[in-house]
This record gives sequence, C-alpha cells and structure tokens, in this order.
Amino acid sequence: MRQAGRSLPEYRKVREGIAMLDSCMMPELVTEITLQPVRRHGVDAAIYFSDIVVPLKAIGVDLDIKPGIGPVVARPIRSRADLAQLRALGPEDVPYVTEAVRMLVAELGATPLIGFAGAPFTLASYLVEGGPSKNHEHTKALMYGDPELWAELLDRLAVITSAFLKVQIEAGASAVQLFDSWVGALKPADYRRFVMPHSAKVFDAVAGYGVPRIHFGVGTGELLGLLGEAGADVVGADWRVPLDEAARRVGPGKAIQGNLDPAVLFAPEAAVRAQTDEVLEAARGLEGHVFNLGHGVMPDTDPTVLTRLVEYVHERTAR
Ligand code: 1CP
Repeated sequence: MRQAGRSLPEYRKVREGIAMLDSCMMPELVTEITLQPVRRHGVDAAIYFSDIVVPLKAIGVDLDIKPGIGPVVARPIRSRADLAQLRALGPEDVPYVTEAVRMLVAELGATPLIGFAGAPFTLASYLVEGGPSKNHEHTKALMYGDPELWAELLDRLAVITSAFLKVQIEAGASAVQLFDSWVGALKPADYRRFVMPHSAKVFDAVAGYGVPRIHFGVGTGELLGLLGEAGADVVGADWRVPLDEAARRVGPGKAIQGNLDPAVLFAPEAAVRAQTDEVLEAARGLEGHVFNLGHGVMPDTDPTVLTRLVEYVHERTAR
C-alpha cells in the first residue's frame, strides 16, 4: 500500500516544513515515516520511505519533487549529450539509505522491509518528459526515433537501479520491488524489444541474493506474461484484471500481488468488504498471493478505513 503514510496526520506532522527529497535523505525521519503505517495498520510488511527519483538526485541529476505535481527534471534528456547527466551509482552516494535501512531492520524485528527502485522505463519517462506525463510522447519519440540512444539511456538506468537495489538488500531489506508504473503505455511487442532486456538486467543483478523480487505496473494487463518473463518472482496486477486471470497470464512458478482498486476505499464499509472478498476469492488456489492495492493509497483516504481493511484481510485469511 504505497504512500499509505500520506493519508496519516502523524505523517503530515513530521513532514511539516521539510521538502520531500530532503526528507528522503534524513535516516531518522525515513525510519519514523516507514514505521508509521506498520504501527497504525498492522500491515505484514513495511515499504521503505523514499522515491523512485532519489538515486537520480544522488548522482547529481538536477531535479525536484514538487508538491501536488511529482518529480520535475531541470534539463530533460533528449540527446546523446544529455546522457552525461547519468553516471553509475555506488553505496557512497546514498549513505543515508544504508543507515535508514539498517535502523529500520533493527526496529522492525520480524516484519519484513521491502526496498524498491524505479524501473528503467518509468525513470526514463520522467527524465525524457521532464516531469509527470499522461501520454509519454517525448519518451516514445525517442524510443522509436533513436533506438540506439534509447537503449543506452535504459542501460544506464538499469545499472543505477541495480546498484540502488543492492544497497538496500545489503543493508538488510528482505524483498525488493521494481516500480514500472507507466509501462502499461506500451504494447507487448514494444515492451519486449525496448524495455524487457533492461528490466531483466536489473532482476538478474539481484538474483543472487535470494530475496523475492516484485515487479509492479499499472494498466499492464496485456504485459503480465512479459513482466514475469523479465525475471520477477512476484508480479503485481491492478484491479482491471481479476487475479486468477492475472495468474494465468503470468504462468506457473510465480506469485501475484494485488489488486483492490484504491478508489474502493471511499465506498461504505460493506462495499469495501465485498470488493475485498472478490479479490480474495479470485486469489484462492494461486501459487502465492500478496494482498495489496492495485496502486498507491490516495492522500485523502480515511486511515481508519485502511486499518479496518488490514484487519478484515487478516481475519479472512487466518488459518
Ligand atoms: O508508502 C510510501 O510512502 C512509500 C514511498 C514511496 C514510493 C514507493 C514514495 C513516496 N514514492 C514511491 C514510488 C514512486 N514515486 C512511484 C512508483 C509507484 C507508483 O506507481 O505509485 C512513482 C511513479 C513515483 C513518482 C512520484 N513521486 C509521484 C507520481 C507523479 C506522477 O507521475 O503522477 C509523486 C506524486 C511523487 C512524490 C511522492 N513520493 C512519495 C510521496 C509520499 C510523495 C508525495 C509527496 C509528498 O508527500 O510530499
């Protein structure tokens, strides 16, 4: 339940007067914010508080996270010369991540910590567009228009992302999630050709650690098989595809994550329960299921609804 924190008054209080990217570089604050939804809702795992653009900021890309907008990049990457903004990342670039993950693992005890990074395509979209985008037109123009430059851009991002995930795993994260939030904008043939080799490189780079690797996207119904093929152990599905059908598309040997529509949380409790039942029913008999929302928690979600949802899922799945 990404960004569960945003709906919490205790989150807004500790973030007061601190810019988003600054907060990601303050290990004690990161620890506190990561623990807040675990304490309040009793979820089964914590997701590390950070953002997908943190590793890019750490290597010197001039960008900011603007309130109400998201990541904004000062000099978008559109030409070969612009690639110079992207160098490799090492643990020394993100000492605050190592410190925060270590503190969290100590505090969390038996509750697993999920580390994460942005996938090459989704990071490329922010870098090429210069900010959030609905249609990803500049990104696609580069992808189709200059496949060589595109491949080099995604390769550099795969190297950065792999290193960033390794930092989190080596500091103690028990699972990692690769967020390719916007890759649902592509058709399968293009995903296979322009994106999959680079995401596969990231999954390969962390395979040796033996921690579960989760692959997340939105609107990826047509890509589910390929998202699994890229190398993940768990494939996320949004609410548009029922989980049994998602599992059929992903194929054997992998778990499925999802997929309650976060907008359902604004409906009366009986409706939330009915929709949750539908998710759990579709997940019955799967090889593995991680209950989750199909996308992040919306900021004005009532936190007590989230607490009740967690309780209800625990009740329904207790053995
Ligand atoms: O629960 C948590 O807070 C976990 C931390 C987390 C994660 C996993 C944040 C904090 N961001 C992310 C990942 C992230 N960031 C993704 C991938 C997951 C997804 O699809 O939701 C993406 C696409 C981003 C980019 C981003 N950062 C956006 C989306 C903009 C767009 O293109 O529509 C936004 C709004 C941000 C800012 C941000 N990141 C995180 C928070 C809590 C916020 C809000 C800013 C704030 O509170 O000041």
